[in-house]
Amino acid sequence: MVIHSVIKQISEIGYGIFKRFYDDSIVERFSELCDKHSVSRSFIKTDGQTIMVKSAKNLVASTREFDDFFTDSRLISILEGILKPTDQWGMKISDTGIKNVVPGLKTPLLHRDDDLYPQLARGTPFTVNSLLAIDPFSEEVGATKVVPGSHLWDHDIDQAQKTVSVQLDPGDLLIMDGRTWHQAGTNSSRCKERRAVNVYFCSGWCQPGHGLHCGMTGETYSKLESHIKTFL
Ligand SMILES: O=C(O)CCC(=O)C(=O)O
Repeated sequence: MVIHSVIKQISEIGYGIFKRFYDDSIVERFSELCDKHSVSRSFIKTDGQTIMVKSAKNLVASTREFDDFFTDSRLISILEGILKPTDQWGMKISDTGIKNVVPGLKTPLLHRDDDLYPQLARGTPFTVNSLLAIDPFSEEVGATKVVPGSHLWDHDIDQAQKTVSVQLDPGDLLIMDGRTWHQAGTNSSRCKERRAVNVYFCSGWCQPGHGLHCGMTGETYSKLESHIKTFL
């Protein structure tokens, strides 16, 4: 029932929220895993300086500890409802990571993830992005901003477009059609982090963001369990 209502939300407004996708005990474990797997990487601050932020890219290539989330049957059903994969090509993981919006970080531009490809998708998107909130998402800490209904627009992105901040509790999952205009918000708090575990899928006939098998060697790939292998 929840799965159908989230698919309906995404189809109608371009994004949907699965409330309490995970309960507090699982979120706590994920929070620890985020600390374990995050590395300090440089990002640009609002004032142009560099800031070191603990986050992670291409997680699926470096650990098996998030595979149960990336392949969760509820998530996969929602993705299938939106991407409508063909039997021949299925769906692939394009990117996975830990996003960490910290105070002072430069706000990224509004964008649509499908613009990774040179042709804008029609009818169904090429990609679907999802963010599992580890910390509370509020406007103050840089919750994701979306433009409701923009998944149905085919014009260029207008950075002045009015956005909505998506409020999430830890354990809630935000899922976005790849055509939906969105951006991470600005974290104006003094010291709060806004972490999320991110998994981004594409139609199986598209080139995934990290390439074949998300960049794993053939040997590593061949040893994976089938539930994750099928999406790589
Ligand atoms: O971290 C966020 O709130 C948004 C992430 C984003 O823009 C993306 O993954 O494309």
